[in-house]
Amino acid sequence: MPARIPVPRTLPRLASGVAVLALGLGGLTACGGSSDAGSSSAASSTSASAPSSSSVAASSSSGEAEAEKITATEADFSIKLDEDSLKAGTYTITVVNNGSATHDLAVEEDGTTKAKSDKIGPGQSTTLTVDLDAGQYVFYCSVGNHRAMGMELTVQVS
Ligand SMILES: [Cu+2]
Repeated sequence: MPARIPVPRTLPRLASGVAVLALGLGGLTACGGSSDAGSSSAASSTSASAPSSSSVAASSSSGEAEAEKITATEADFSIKLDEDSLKAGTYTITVVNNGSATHDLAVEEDGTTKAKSDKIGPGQSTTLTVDLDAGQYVFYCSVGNHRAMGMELTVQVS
C-alpha cells in the first residue's frame, strides 16, 4: 500500500505587500513656454489710475503666457486664417478686411458667441483677443447675412 503523499511543487510564495498605486494624474494643462519673465523692470510706468471701464481682472498671476498672434483675412465673402492648427491658449487675432463691405469677426463656441471684434470697413483692420480652449470653434462675420454667404470658418483647437 504505497502511500504517496502528493507534494505540491509550487512553494507558497511570500506575497510581500506591494501595493501598486496607479496614479492617474493627467490632463493638467501645463504652460509649455518657459519665458523669462521678470527681466523687464526697466519700463516702470507710473500710471496710478486704472481705467474704470476695464472688467475686474484681478485673476491670479499664473496666466502670464503671451498671446499668440494670428491673422484673419476677410473678403466678400470669405474668412481665411493664417494658421490652420491652433493650440489652446490666448490669441490676439488681427482682423483684416480686404473686401468692399463692412465686416467683423466673431468667435463662436458651441453655438455661443464668446468674442466679437469691432466692425471694420474696407481696407481697415482691428484686433480681437480671445481665450481658446481645446475644442471646435467657428469664426464668422456677424454682419448681415455674411455668415450664410460663406463668411464662416471652422477652427479646431487642440
Ligand atoms: Cu461680413
